[in-house]
Amino acid sequence: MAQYTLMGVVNVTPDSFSDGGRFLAPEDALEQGRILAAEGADILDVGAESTRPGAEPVELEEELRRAMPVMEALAGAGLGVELSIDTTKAAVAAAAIDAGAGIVNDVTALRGDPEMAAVVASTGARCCLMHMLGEPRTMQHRPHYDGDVVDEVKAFLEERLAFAVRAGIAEERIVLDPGIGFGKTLAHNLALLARLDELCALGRPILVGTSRKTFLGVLGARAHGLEDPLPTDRRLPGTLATCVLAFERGAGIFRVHEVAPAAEALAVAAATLGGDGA
Ligand code: HH2
Repeated sequence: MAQYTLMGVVNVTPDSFSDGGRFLAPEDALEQGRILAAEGADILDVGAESTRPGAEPVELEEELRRAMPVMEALAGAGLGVELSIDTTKAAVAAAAIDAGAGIVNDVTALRGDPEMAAVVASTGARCCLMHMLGEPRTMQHRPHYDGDVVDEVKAFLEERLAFAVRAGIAEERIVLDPGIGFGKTLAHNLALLARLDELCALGRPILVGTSRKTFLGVLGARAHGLEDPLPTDRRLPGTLATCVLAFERGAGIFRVHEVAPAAEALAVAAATLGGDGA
């Protein structure tokens, strides 16, 4: 049966787009991590700075203050999962790795902080390189690609992969991510999902993060003949549909807020595609 990895989201922020403020207290974040691990998460991705469209940057001290107690508590809890830090700052990545994180999830693909590549290379951490057009504050203001969005994202990821390898990060430690919703229209997101196999051709595992994103609210609303996008708590069906489709197109890692339903959907998809009567 084809393999996949589930990455559960633990947002320690006041302003994340779907769960801002819910897990800001370290004990709530730890409990959420426990729940996601019990539901089948292989990785917990701890983020202390929102990257939602329009989000304002967070100062280093504040990001450390939010992330570190949670990272330390999760590392000490013996949950049997890998820990990932969702950050663009090298100092946060270094502290998180020190506390037990094994993965750096950098939505700038090593462009945000000149020290980030060296931190990942010298610690031997794994990393996720994600495509983003622009920066979170402005990325959804009429995103535009001169050419074909899939070709552009593919070329970007290829260039970032080569950069990371030149910086001393072993290729087998790198995963790539098209950055669904990061400087993308509905049409861009759909093209990237439909043609994900073209990104898989880069030879690295592909991580996909569609969970609760706006385009799912838009499509979900259309299904019901509604004008306004469905709210974030009604985007699970769309999340599962896109995870299954992305899996069929070759994606291997799924970043989701709700792990149990994704685990079920992907188990069914894998058994079906395996065709082995599993
Ligand atoms: N999406 C978000 C954050 N980090 N990292 C990767 N690699 N891929 C993604 O698609 C991705 C990501 C946005 O989701 P969330 O963390 O729930 O929201 P916020 O950034 O508002 O905290």
